[in-house]
Amino acid sequence: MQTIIEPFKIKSVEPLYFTTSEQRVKFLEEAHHNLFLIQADHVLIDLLTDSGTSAMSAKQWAGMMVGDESYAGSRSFYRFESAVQSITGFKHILPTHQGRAAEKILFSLIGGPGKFFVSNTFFDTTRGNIEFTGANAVDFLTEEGKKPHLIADFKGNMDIPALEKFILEKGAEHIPMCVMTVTNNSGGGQPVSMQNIRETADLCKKYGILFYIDACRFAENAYFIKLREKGYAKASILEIVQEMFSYADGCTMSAKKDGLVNMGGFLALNDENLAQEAKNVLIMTEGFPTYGGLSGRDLEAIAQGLEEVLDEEYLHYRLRSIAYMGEKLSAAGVPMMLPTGGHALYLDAAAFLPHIPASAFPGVALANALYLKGGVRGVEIGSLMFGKYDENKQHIPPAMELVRLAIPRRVYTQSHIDYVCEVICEVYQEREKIKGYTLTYEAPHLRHFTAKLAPIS
Ligand code: P70
Repeated sequence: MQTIIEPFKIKSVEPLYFTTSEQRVKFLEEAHHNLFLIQADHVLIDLLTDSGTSAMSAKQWAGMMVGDESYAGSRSFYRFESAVQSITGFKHILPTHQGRAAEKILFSLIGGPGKFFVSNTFFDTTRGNIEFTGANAVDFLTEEGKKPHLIADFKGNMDIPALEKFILEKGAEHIPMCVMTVTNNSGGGQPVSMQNIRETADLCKKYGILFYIDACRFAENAYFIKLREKGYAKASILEIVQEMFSYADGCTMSAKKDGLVNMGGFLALNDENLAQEAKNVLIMTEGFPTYGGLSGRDLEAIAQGLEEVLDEEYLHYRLRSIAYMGEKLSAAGVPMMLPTGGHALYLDAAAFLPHIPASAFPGVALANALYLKGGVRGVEIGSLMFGKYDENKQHIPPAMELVRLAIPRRVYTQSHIDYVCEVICEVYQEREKIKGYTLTYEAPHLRHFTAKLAPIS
């Protein structure tokens, strides 16, 4: 059959809230033109993030009821630990309340001024946690990953020659760790190949640099490997995932993505001493090592989610529904990051709105236009999220200006997706009328979450 259907039935539903376009103009003004500051009830289709927005399965909800809430030695912790170990193979598993808590613990231990952390692309909180220690975070995405319209299989790959050059220039002793983000969230949700993971790990081993995986979307990355990389067509997702982790010294994970839960994360690693130090910080900041900031029921839901996310029917539907959206929009000429990624579709705001310079935030302008048109909320991944200033306070834009439409897992159906496509196509027809924005307030770190903006008239 040609039709791909959602591989689930819906047992519990939530209403959607409809608003008028006049109301949306007012809501956006009240939110200082920042979609993070809008009430979720004022959003019709919420594609702000795929993080913590999954619908849990009946088995996960059942797990919530059998969660063991013991402070120490909870049965749910052992189920969680064994689920994470069976996938990652790491020895020490530290639960955290979400991904950035794992990052905070890790980088506070190994970061510090004068150090360099390297990655295919760091995501915002990871970069934020590194820079907060005074260290530098440097990206080495392959050139093809920076070209939105170029079709290639693994646009999340690390530029290994550029990375080696950097290591030789800076000295490996100043580079404690390399982090591979799978899939590459800031770079369009694009996958990293097994070959690239292996070769990057080998390079790190050669220079004595720790190699970690930012594992948020590990299962989606594994399914891309199965579909696209020679030699993996017959491998199970579990086998692919296990091989991916086998090359790493550890990982951080936000279970809010491929853990299919609304809250949770972990740090997993092999090194005895680092694990002990991390547990000491965990106790200070998150909680006792057998719950680490989570309830027993949360640990149950993650254990179950990690099993369900490896299901090929599910992964097929997931990647296919985003590709479907991409095909519809491409047919209408809408510029986007191609091929579509694992968890989101990324509109190319620079090509969509060529009349708005990077310093006037074309991604913000596009995201806001989608909200005003149809109550659809996406997120800017461009100059607001990743822009920097030079010493003269002149704006330095990132490589791309994108608007991410992240698809929550198992939440929306095909008709919701059709509606979103219609909204985007209408905005595309009227794109010349869209104007840029200027900042009126910005925080020193992660400014996109709380920024205030004003439209440029
Ligand atoms: C997202 C969220 C979180 C994330 C990630 C990677 C590759 C670590 C984390 C931190 C953040 C976000 C962005 C825009 C709007 C809303 C939310 N990504 N590494 O949606 O994990 O959130 O659990 O601390 O993508 O991509 P956590």
